[in-house]
Amino acid sequence: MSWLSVVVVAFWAMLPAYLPNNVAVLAGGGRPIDGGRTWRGGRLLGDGKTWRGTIAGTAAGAALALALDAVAPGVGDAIGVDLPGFPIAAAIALALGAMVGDIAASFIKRRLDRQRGAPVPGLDQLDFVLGALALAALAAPTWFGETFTPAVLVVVVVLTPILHVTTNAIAYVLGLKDEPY
Ligand code: CTP
Ligand code: MG
Ligand code: K
Repeated sequence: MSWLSVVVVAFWAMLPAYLPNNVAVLAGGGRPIDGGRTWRGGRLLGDGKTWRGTIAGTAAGAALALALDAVAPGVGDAIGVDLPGFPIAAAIALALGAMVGDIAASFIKRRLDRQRGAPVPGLDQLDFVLGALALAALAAPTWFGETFTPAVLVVVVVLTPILHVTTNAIAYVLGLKDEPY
C-alpha cells in the first residue's frame, strides 16, 4: 500500500470514532452522567459529560460506520483504495469507545484538580483514540488486526491530534465550543 492509501484507510477507519465527540458538543446538555456526585473532594466526571451527549455521540458514530459501509465499494473504486468495512461490533465499539475514552479522561482530569474545560495537552487529543482502539480490539479482534496494521496505527496516532486541534478550533470560531481545544 502507498503511504497515501495508508492515510486514507486510517482516516476512513477512524471516522466513526472522530464523529461522536463532535456530536456530543452539539447535543450535550441535561443530566450529567455522574449526577453531580463528588469523589475525593472533586466531581466524579463533571458537568461536561452528559447522558444526552454520550448517547447521541455513540449513535451518530455507529450510524456513520454503517453509512460508510454502504458507500465503501463505490468510493474505494473511485479512489483506487481498498477501504475497510465495519462489522456491527466494530461500528459500535469505535463510537462507544471514543465516548468512554473521553469520559475516562475527565475522570483523570478531576483527580488532577483540573476543572471542567481545563486543557490537558496530550490526554485531550488522544483519550478518545485510545478508548476507540481498545474497545474495537476487544469487541472485534480479527477485524481490528486486519484493519489497524502497524502502519495504520502510526498514522492514526500522528493524524488524530492534528485533526482534533483543527476541528476544535473551527468549532470555537463558529461559537459551538467554549474553548478552542
Ligand atoms: N459533551 C457531553 N457529553 C459527553 C462529552 C461531551 O455532553 N460525553 C458536551 C458537553 O457539553 C461538553 C462539550 O461537549 O462541555 C465539550 O466536550 P469536552 O471538551 O469533552 O468537555 P469539557 O466541557 O471540556 O469537560 P472536561 O473538562 O471534563 O473534558
Ligand atoms: Mg474540553
Ligand atoms: K475531552
